Amino acid sequence: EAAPEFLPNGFDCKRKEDELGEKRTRDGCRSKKVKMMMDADSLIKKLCVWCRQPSGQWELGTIQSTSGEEVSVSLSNGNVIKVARSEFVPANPKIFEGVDDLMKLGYLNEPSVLHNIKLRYSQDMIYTKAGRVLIAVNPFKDLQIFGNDHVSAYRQKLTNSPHVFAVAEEAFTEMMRDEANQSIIISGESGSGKTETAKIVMQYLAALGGSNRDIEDKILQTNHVLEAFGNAKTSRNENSSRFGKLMEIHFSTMGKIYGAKVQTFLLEKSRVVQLASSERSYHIFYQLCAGSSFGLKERLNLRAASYYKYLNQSECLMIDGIDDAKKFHQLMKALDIVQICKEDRELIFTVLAAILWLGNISFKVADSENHIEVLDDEAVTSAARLMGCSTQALKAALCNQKIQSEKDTNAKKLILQQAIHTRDKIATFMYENLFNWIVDQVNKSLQVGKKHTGKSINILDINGFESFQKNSFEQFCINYANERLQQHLIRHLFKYEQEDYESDGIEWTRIDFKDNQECLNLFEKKSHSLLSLLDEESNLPKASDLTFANKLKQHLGTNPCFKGERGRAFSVRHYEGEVLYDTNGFLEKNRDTMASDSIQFLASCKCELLPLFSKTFYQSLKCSNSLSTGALDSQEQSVCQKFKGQLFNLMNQLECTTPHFIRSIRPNTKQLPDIYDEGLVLQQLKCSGILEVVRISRAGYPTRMTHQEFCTRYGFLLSETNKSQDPLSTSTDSLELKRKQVLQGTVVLQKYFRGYQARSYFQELKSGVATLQSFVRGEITRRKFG
Ligand code: AD9
Ligand code: MG
Repeated sequence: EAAPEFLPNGFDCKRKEDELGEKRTRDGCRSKKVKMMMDADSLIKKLCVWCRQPSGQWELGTIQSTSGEEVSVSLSNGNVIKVARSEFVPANPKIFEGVDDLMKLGYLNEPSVLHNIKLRYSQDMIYTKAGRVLIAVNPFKDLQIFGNDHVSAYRQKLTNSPHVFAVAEEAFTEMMRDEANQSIIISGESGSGKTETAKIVMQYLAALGGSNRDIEDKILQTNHVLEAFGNAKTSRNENSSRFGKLMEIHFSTMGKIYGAKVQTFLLEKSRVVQLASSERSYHIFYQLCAGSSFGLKERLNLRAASYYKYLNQSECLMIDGIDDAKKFHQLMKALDIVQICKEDRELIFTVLAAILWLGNISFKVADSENHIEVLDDEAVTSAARLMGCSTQALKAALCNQKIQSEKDTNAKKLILQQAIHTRDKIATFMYENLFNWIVDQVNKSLQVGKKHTGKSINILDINGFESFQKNSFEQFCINYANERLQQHLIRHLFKYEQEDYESDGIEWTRIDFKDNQECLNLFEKKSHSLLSLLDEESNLPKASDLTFANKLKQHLGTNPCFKGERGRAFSVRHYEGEVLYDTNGFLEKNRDTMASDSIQFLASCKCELLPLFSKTFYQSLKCSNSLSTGALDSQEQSVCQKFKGQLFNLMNQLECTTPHFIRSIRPNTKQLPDIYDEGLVLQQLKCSGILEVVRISRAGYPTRMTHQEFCTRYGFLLSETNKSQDPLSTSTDSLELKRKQVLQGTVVLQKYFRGYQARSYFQELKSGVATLQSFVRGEITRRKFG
């Protein structure tokens, strides 16, 4: 019976009939009572529904009566309200409360999903499956669910409740079974728990792939090192990753870890010299100031963090509950484990202290043309001593710029703004190169000799989507990377899956999903995109942030994902929401040129790492006398061009793996436990398309294989005679027979592979070899000729 008009979308009469418990009499006829119940009016009465409140919140209630387009609903707080038909959806009966997979929900709608996750969260069950995706809600407290006993339980398959360990276990099992590389892709906005989740994955893999404690320890300690140098307190997350990372863990053919490799992406280096209020620079600076030994402090002439301008400008030096000195001691142990020797550690700390002292160097005006000179004080002598150059050389590097003419070289004096710019460029250059150098050292210690023969599991944790009041080039790049990643998710969760069904001729009703392709095109189309226009403008010597903003408005004004704003600003409609960008500094940050003077100066320093950094720089062919022209040379790559290339390679690498998805959710903006902000969670669920993922998973098939894989895995079920008829080896059958087989194959395929029947399929797999033989035969034929 069709549902009466006024029933809410998705209301299922049959289900309601079953719920009412009176099903059918033994001879299959409806009992009188049920017949009565089937009267639509009685069905809708007593129906539990979620009503949308004017505030946008959903309230649970029971329908009391109906009249035309409206119904009266009695809410759980006792109030009775009138609600329009479009403003309520059916609620799930009690037996569906808190299901561990959203696919199991009877009614799949927004409030039911929200309620389910909220209920689980209130009982400290932070993980819920949504078809192929694991939803992880950040608990902001220690839940004691990551111990060795939990590892063993998942390893021995004693439990199948959703957990990061279950995802890691699945990836490992599939890697071993299919001999295919795997990836675990963790997405979510800043502060949602990606980095913690990535560490939990690594912990599990290290525990199960271990015969070699040495390498496991190194992998786990790598996180400490990277976080000290690449994480910082932001207004959204006290331990925010300011770089992206892909950790590859390599396993031997026997499933033992024998090495790992970490790739990092786009460190936010401007943080070294410039901080927003209430944010901090990289943890390492505070840790070094708080935790270094007396001897080290003496050697580096180190003061408290509050003494350094690069650190004290934001008036935020401490993080509640974090002991920087203790963290420093942990870091020293971690550096030891990843085999960064004592001498190298001393070099690292020397560079860090030099950066801090550089920031304290100040200038005074020296002549009527506003040219400046460096103030003679402790800052300049300390910085010069640590860098291994004379005070004179450092002063010259900061105050002068060499102008090369045909005959000779002259020094041009700089004004205040130029000198500060040069000083900050040198500091950020040193930090960025130090970070990359440390990553190189860590990688050397992780790649333990042997050649890569087995398979790998890749764990991706990039810095999450960000939207502050003021958003700059850094957020522009981070959010672009998140759009790229979202497209990867969409392809795997929506596009490929549906295209497969359609091309295989399987009956399928298309499920709509929010595609971010248009926004991605806005960023990266060959011409007239955000990135191409940014590069174009970066190549023009006279261009400014304002001309760039105007150019965007002129060329992109009609793009639905773009909005021109007043002055230098513009907005982008990202999949996570609209973000307002201020183009101030975009061109300069995108060009990211270093004056050749500065590079030559660093090459002449005695602190060993500095000449090494300038050598690396020369090798990357990025030297230009940019201070004079302000534009990029033709052979130079802009930051966004390089980043786009890196992302492209990353996505190619991920495409060659079997993906596993984890979506982390930030339940509140306060970073506190036990607070569940429904609006905030809903917005994240909507952006990630979780509801659509569940719909597709529910309607779709859990297992998909290529024809070749299928034959290899199940071909043994065919008898020898049948085998010779395997269409892979012979194709003499008549077309008519093949067609029959195709039909038969499709039917069996649908029967066995349909959605949530996977478990019963596997049970039958064990017992019903005969049925399976026909299934295999049908399937092989169908794939070959269908
Ligand atoms: V960002 O994009 O790097 O700014 P993430 O990586 O998504 O962000 P992160 O993993 O750093 O977030 O988590 C933020 C904080 O949430 C952590 O510092 C922890 O205090 C807290 N957290 C996250 N996951 C867990 C967990 N499983 N158990 C306990 C957690 N606390
Ligand atoms: Mg992070």
